[in-house]
Amino acid sequence: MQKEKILVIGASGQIGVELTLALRKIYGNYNVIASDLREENDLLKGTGPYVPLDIMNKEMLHVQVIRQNITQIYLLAAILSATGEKNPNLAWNLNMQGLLNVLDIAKEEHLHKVYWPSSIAVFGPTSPKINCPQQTIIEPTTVYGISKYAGEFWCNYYHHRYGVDVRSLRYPGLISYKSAPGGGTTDYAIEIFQEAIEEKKYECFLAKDTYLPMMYMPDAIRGTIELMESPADKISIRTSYNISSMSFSPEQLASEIKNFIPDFSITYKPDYRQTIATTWPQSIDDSIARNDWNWKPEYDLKKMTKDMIENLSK
Ligand code: VAH
Repeated sequence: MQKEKILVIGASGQIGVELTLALRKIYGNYNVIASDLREENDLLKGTGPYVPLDIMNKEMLHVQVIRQNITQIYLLAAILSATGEKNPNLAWNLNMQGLLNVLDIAKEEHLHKVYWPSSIAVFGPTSPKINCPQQTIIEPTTVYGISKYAGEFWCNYYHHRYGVDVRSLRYPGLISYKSAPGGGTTDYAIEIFQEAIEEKKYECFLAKDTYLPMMYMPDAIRGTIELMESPADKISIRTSYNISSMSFSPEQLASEIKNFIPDFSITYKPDYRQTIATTWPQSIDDSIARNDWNWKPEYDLKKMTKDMIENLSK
C-alpha cells in the first residue's frame, strides 16, 4: 500500500493552518506538505515541510505533485465572499481555475483523494431560510457563491466521468482563534472575541438579528477528516455535503460573551456585508451527512464561547 503524501494548498489560511496541523498528527509531519502563495504561518514553522505555491500555475503544481509523490490534495485556497465582491473577476478565476487545475492533475496522476471546501454561501435568497435542505432551489448571488456552486458540479463531474475521489463540505461560517479570518462575511464572529477581550467593546458590521449557520473550527476540522476517512461507498453526495452545528445572531453571541466579560458592549453598523448575509439561509439541514458518515457536532454556542475566551485570554 503506497504511503499517503498529502499536499495542503492554502495551508497558511484560517482553515489551512489547523487542517495541516491535524493532518500532520495523523499522517506524520513529513507526509503533509504545506503550501501557500503567502509565507509560512508562524504556527506551522518547524512542524513540517513548506513550499511556496501559486495555485494558478498548473505546471508548477504538477511538478510538485510528481516530485513529492503526492497522493492526496486538500485545496483550501480561495477568495471568500466579502473580498470576492470587491474583486469579482479575480475571485471567479482563482476559485474556479484553481479547482480545475487540481482536478485535472488528480485525474492525470491518479491521486487517491482530493478535498475541496464549498460553503453555505452557495444558497441564495430563493433557497429556504430555515433547515435549508441538501437539494433545493440554489441561486447564489455572490461571486464566491457562484464559484463554489459551479465548483461542486465540477467535483461531481470529475468523480463520475474520471473516477476522481473528490469530497466536499458546505462549511458554515467558521470561528477560530489560531489564525486570522480570510475576508468573509461571517468574520465578525471572530473579530468580536479579540475586541471583547482587548477593548471590551465591538462595532459589528452585521445587524443584531442576522442569524447565520456557524461552526467552531475544531468541529469543522474533525468533520473534514471524518469525511475523508469514510469508505468511498458511504459517500452519496459528490457535489458537496450540507454540514451544520449551530446558528446564532450577533446579539446572541454578544450576550453569551457578556456571561464571561460582563462589561462588554456591542454596537451595530451594518455595511455591504449585511447585503450578502441576508441572502444566506439561517439554518441548514445536514441529515444526509449524519446518515452517510455519522456527522455529529460537539460544540454549541456556550461551549465555543468559553473555549474561545479561555484560549484568547492566555
Ligand atoms: C465567508 N467565512 O464569510 C466564509 C463562509 C458561510 C461563510 O463561506 O465568506
